[in-house]
Amino acid sequence: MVKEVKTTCPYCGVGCGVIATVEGDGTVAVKGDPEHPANFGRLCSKGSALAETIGLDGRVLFPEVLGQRTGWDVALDLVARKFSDAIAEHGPDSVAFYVSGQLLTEDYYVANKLMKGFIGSANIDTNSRLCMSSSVAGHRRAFGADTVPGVYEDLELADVVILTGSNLAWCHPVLYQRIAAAKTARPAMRIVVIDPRRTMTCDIADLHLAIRPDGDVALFMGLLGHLAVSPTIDRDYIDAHTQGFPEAFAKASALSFTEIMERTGLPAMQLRKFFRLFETNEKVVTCYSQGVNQSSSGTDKVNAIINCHLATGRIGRLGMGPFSLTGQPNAMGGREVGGLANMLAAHMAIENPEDRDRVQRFWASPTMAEKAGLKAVDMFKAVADGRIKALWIMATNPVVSMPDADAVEAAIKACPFVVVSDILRDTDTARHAHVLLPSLGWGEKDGTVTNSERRISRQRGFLAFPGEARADWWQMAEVGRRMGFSGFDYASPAEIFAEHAVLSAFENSGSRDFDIGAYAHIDDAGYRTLAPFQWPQPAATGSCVTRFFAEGGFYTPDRKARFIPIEASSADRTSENYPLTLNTGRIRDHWHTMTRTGKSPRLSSHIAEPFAEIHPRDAMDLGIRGAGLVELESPHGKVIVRALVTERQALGSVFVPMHWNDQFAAKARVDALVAPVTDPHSGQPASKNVAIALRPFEAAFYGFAVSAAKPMVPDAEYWALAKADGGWRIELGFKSPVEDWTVWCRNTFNLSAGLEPIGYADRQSGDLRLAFFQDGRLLAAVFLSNQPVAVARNWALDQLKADHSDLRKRFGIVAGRPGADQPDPGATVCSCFSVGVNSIVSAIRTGCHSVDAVGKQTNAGTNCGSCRAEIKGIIDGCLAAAAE
Ligand SMILES: Nc1nc2c(c(=O)[nH]1)N[C@H]1C(S)=C(S)[C@@H](COP(=O)(O)OP(=O)(O)OC[C@H]3O[C@@H](n4cnc5c(=O)[nH]c(N)nc54)[C@H](O)[C@@H]3O)O[C@H]1N2
Ligand SMILES: Nc1nc2c(c(=O)[nH]1)N[C@H]1C(S)=C(S)[C@@H](COP(=O)(O)OP(=O)(O)OC[C@H]3O[C@@H](n4cnc5c(=O)[nH]c(N)nc54)[C@H](O)[C@@H]3O)O[C@H]1N2
Ligand code: SF4
Ligand SMILES: [Mo]
Repeated sequence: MVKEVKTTCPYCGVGCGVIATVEGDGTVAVKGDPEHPANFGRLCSKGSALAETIGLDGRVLFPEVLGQRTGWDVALDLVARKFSDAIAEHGPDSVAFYVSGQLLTEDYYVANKLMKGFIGSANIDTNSRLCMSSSVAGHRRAFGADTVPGVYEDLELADVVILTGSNLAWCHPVLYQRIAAAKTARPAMRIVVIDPRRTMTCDIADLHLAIRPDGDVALFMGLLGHLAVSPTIDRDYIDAHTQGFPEAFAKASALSFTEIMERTGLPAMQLRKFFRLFETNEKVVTCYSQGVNQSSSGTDKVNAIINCHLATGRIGRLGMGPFSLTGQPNAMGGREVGGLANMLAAHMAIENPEDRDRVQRFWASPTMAEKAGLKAVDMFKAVADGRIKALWIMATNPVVSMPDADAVEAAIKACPFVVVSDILRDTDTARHAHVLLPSLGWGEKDGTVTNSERRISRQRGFLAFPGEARADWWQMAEVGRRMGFSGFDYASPAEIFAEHAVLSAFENSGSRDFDIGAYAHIDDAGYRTLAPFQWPQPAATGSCVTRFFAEGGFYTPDRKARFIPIEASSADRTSENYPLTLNTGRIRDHWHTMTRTGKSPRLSSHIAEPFAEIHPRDAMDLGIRGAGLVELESPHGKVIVRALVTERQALGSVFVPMHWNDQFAAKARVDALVAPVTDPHSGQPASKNVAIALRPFEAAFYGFAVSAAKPMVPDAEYWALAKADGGWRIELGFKSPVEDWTVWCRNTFNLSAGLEPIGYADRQSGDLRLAFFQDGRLLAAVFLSNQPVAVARNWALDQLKADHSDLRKRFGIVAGRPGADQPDPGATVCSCFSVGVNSIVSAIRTGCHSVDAVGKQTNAGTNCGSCRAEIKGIIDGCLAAAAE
C-alpha cells in the first residue's frame, strides 16, 4: 500500500510544502507539494534529499542516564526531581532551558509555559538568539511588535529587490528561484546584493555592493539622508503614522558622503547608483538575513533599513517593505509562543505587567517570571560560573553553534545536571548529557511551523516511532506534571495548538498583531487536515489580512511607528596579532551542525571538507597556496581547514562555514574562534566579524582516503570525513610522517592484521598509495603525498563500488588515476544527479552555452535547481577563458 502525506520541509524558513510517499516496502520518496503557497512544487537540494536523512543510523532510541539505557519513568522522574531540587535550594533562576527554532510550535509552547508560568523563571532561551533576535528587537523598536509586514509575493512584484547579508541562492534557494523566475519574466526588475563576498546569489544581481564588514548601518543611514532630501520622501505617511523622523534624519545627515564611503568601503559611483535605484523605484523590498542580524550593530542595521522604508511609506503594500528572512523552519513559531528569554507568549511583552497578568490568568499558573531571563551567551556564562545548576538542551547543538564554543563545551561539562533531547546519540553536545532523551525527528513528529511570511503549516508524521522515542512536547509536559504542576495534561499536539490559538485571541481585540483566534476550536480532525494559512486570522474576520502597516496601525501605545536615531559605529576588530576578519556562514548542501545532512552522500558530495575562503593577495602575503591547509587562531581557539583561494573573497577577510563538528573533522568547529561579543539590544552574537590570525598549516604529509566502512577517528592532525555513495571519504594532513602506514591504515579502517595492501611508492615525489582488498572489493585505499593530493576524488570513490577481481584493476587504483575508460567526473556540482564539474565543462565545450542546454545534455540543474547559479558561473568562466 502506498501512503502519501503532505508535510513541511524541516530545514529553512522558506517553509516549503513536501509530499512524502511511503511505499509498501517502507521506502520513502519526497517531492515538492505543487499546492503549497511557499514553493508551488519546488524543492532545493536539501529538501530533495530528505529521504536520505531519515535512516535510523546514529539515532538515540531509548532514554539514557549516564550513557546507560533506562525507561522513561526513571529518566523523567530524575529530570523532574533534579529541577525541583535546584529550584527549592537555589531558586527558580538556578535552572534553564536552551531550546531551538527547529522545535515545532507545540513543543515550544509547552517549554515556554513550563519555564515562565510554572517554574517562574524566564531562563528559557533559544538558538533563535543566534539567528533572528536582532530582527525581533528591530521590529519591536520600530513597530511595537515583532511583525514581518510583507509576504513572499512581494519579492516577485518588486521592481527592486535588495538582498543584504543574505546568501539567498544557498540559504533560501526556493525563494531565490522564485525571484530568478520573476526576473526572467520581467527583465527590468533589478536585484542588488550587499555582501562582503561575491556569493552565488550575486549571479542574478545587477549590482553587487562588496560592503566592508558591518558597513550596513552607514549605508542605510546614507540612504535615509539621500531619500530625505529627494522627492521620494513621503511626508504624509511620516506625519500620519510615525514618530521620531527629525531625530533619525539629524543623525543620518550628520554623516558625510566621505564618511559613508569610508565606513562602507564602497566607491562613490556604486553608492550613488544604489541610492538612485531606491529613490526612483517605488516597489522596493529589502530582504535581510544573518549578514544583518549576526552583528554587534544588528538591531541598528535592522532599524536603519526600516527607517528608509518608513520614510518613503513603502511598507505593507504590494511589492514593498523590509523583509526579514528567517533561518530555521520554525524561527517564527518560536517567536509567536515567546520562546526568547525577553518575550512572553503570543507576542506579549514580559516587561509589561498587564501582559504578565493576562498570561498568568490564562494559564492559571501559580507564579510568573517577572523579568527577562538570561540570553544565550549570558546563559552559558551562568552555566560556566555555576549559577545554573540544571540545564535542559533541546533540538540544538551549542557545543558547535555557540560563540566561544570551547568555553561552552567546558561549561556544559561542568554543569551539575544536563538533560539533552536530541534525535542522535552522539552529537558534540549530547555526549555530555547526564540524561539523554530520544526525540522524534522529522517524518515522525506532528505539529506546526511558521515560515518567514507568517504562514503556518503542518508537519505531519508518516513513519513509525523508532524505539521508544517520544515527542519533545510530551517530554516537557511529562516533566511539568512530575514537578507537580497542573496544566500539562495534553493528549495531542492539536490540544496544545488550540490552547495557543485561544491565548493569541485572549483579551486581544486588535491590540496585538498575533491573533489566530479562528483556530481556537480546532479539534483532532481539523488539525489533521489543516491547510497552510497566514496569520493574522482573528475569529471574527474569517478572511486574512496578509500585509501590515500600509495604513499605519502599529503596535505602539499611539499606534505610530518609531524612527530610530542611529549612531554609525566602527566595527573593525582587527589588531596587530589578529589582523584579519573572520566571516562565517553556510554552504549550499549542509544544514547547521550536519547531524542530518551529514548522513546524505549526495549532500556531502558538493563540498566535502571544511574550508577557508581567502583572497589571493592575503594568501600570497601569508605564503598560503590553494588546496593547502591553514590554521586560524583567535584568542578563543584554533581550527585547521583547507585553503580555498578565491577572488570572491574580500581582501582582509576570511570566510569559514559553520557546519563542521567534531564528528566530521579533527578541528573545524569555527565557533571555537568566535568571540562572545553581542549586540547590546538583542544579545545576538556577532558571528560574522571576528578578529583572527591566519597561517599555513605545514603538513609533512597530505592524504586522501576512501573506505567502504566508517573509519575510526584517524590519528592525524587534520582529517575531515564525509559520507559517500558506497562508503566514506577522508581528507588527511599529518604534521610528521607516520612510522608504518600499513599499520596506520589497519587501525584507521579497522582491518584485520593479516590483510596486506597493494602498494606503490614513488621515491622521487614521495607519493605513497596503499589499497586493501577483500573478495574482489576495495575495502580502503589511501593516497599520500608531501603535496596536497591530486587524485580524482569521485573516481576513487567509484572504486568502492567496482568489481576488483581483476588484478590489473587493483593496480589501477594505486596508480592513482582514472583509466581512459573511466573519465573523472570532477567535483560534484549537481548533487541531485551527481554531475561533476568536468562533465559540465565537456558539455560546454560541445556547444552548450546556457544552463538549460547543459541541463539537457547532462541533467545537471534540472531537478531542484540549487546548482544553476554554479553552472552559470562555470559557463561564464569557460567562455571568458575561451575569449582570452
Ligand atoms: N544551505 C543551508 N541553508 C540554510 C541554513 C543552512 O545551515 N544551510 N540555515 C538556515 C538558517 S537557520 C539561517 S539563519 C539562514 C541564514 O541565511 P543567510 O543569512 O543567507 O546565510 P549566512 O551564510 O549565514 O550569511 C549570509 C551572508 O552574510 C554575509 N555577511 C557577512 N558579514 C556581512 C556584513 O557585515 N554585511 C552584509 N550585508 N553581509 C554580510 C556573508 O558573507 C554571507 O554571505 O539560512 C537558512 N538556510
Ligand atoms: N559561527 C557561526 N555560528 C552560528 C551561525 C553562523 O552563521 N556562524 N549561525 C547561527 C544560527 S543562525 C543558528 S540557527 C544556529 C544553529 O545551530 P544549532 O541549532 O546548534 O544547529 P543544528 O545542527 O540544527 O542543531 C539541531 C540539533 O537538534 C537535533 N534535532 C533534529 N531534529 C530534532 C527534533 O525533532 N527534536 C530534537 N529534540 N532534536 C532534534 C539535531 O540532531 C541537532 O543536534 O547556529 C548559529 N551559530
Ligand atoms: S528552500 Fe529548500 S531547505 Fe528551504 S524549505 Fe524549501 S526545500 Fe526546504
Ligand atoms: Mo538560523
